[in-house]
Amino acid sequence: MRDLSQEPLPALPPRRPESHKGDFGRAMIIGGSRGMAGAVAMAGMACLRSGAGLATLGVPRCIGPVVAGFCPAYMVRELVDDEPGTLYWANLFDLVPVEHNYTVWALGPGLGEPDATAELSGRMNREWTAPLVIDADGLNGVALYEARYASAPLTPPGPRVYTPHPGEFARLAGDDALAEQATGDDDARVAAAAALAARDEGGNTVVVLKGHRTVVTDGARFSINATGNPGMATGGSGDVLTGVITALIAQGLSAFDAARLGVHLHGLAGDIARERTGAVSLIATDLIDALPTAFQNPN
Ligand code: NPW
Ligand code: AMP
Ligand code: MG
Repeated sequence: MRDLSQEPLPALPPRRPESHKGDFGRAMIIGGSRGMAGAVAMAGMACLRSGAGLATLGVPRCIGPVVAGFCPAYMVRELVDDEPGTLYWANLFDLVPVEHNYTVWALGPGLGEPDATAELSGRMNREWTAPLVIDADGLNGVALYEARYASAPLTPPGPRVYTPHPGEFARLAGDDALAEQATGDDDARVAAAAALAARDEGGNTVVVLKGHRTVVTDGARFSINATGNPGMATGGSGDVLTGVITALIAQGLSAFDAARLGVHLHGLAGDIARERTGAVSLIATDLIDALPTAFQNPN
């Protein structure tokens, strides 16, 4: 496998003077549930701070106004919800007609109750032709769907980025040996992440195995990230990363390049935030506040 860790980072295309918001992509982020409105809101704010032209958050109706109140710059699309405040899998049929209205989709931050959303996550993963970033409960849903229902080969028809932390990785792997590798040394983590990426027989899936020295791989190439710090071990850090990677895909980067640059910038924002707050007091919204500085000096 090719190691790109020391290679120059990908860059965003320059913004032409005459450009307009449509040039920077439309992102749709599905997530949130009762009690976890903040996760999807932080993903949305990070997505806009990372340059997406337009961001829409698809959330259960019960939290629509709450999510809208966090930030005036993104849009909110309320989706049908059931009693506990999670999305029915049947919402897939609400989403299919608008799939191509968006340049890129993200699924998972704060989505909650993977049992109730596994069908949504599993089928979007298998059926969506648009690029799709899957995180958090979206990954837990994919893990359940693949374990319960899937017998056909996994060949998603569009680019995918999975962003598991080691706990989510273990659920996805469904294999104790692979899950154990994912918490090992760099070589073991690269091998574990590449093995998960390789389950996609079409080679469309990039795995971002998060933590100290996050690994990014598509099974043929890998890169190990050097930015970031333990101040980022705080609720919502990963939700911010989802927004960053989604925005970079919206602006035209490939899934692999978006994941590699996004992980670098997210860690850099963490390092900038730590200078401001110290590691102990750092919270995930500090990462969003530090993104502008990271984007201005990405190296
Ligand atoms: P342990 O017990 O800590 O050792 P879950 P989650 C294990 C939303 N959020 N990093 C860990 O082991 C997310 O978006 C909402 C992390 C434990 O068993 C999700 O939708 C917020 N975990 C939902 O909450 C802010 C590791 O994995 C399990 C690990 C649940 O996400 C917070 C934890 O994973 C949050 O982002 C590692 N390196 N290694 C909001 N403000 O709305 C092992 N684990 O159960 O999926 O919980 O990550 O909090
Ligand atoms: P999540 O667990 O989904 O909230 O994701 C946590 C995010 O914070 C990931 O992007 C991790 O890479 C990052 N992070 C957490 N702990 C550390 C650490 N000790 N060093 C560097 N990055 C970290
Ligand atoms: Mg997370």
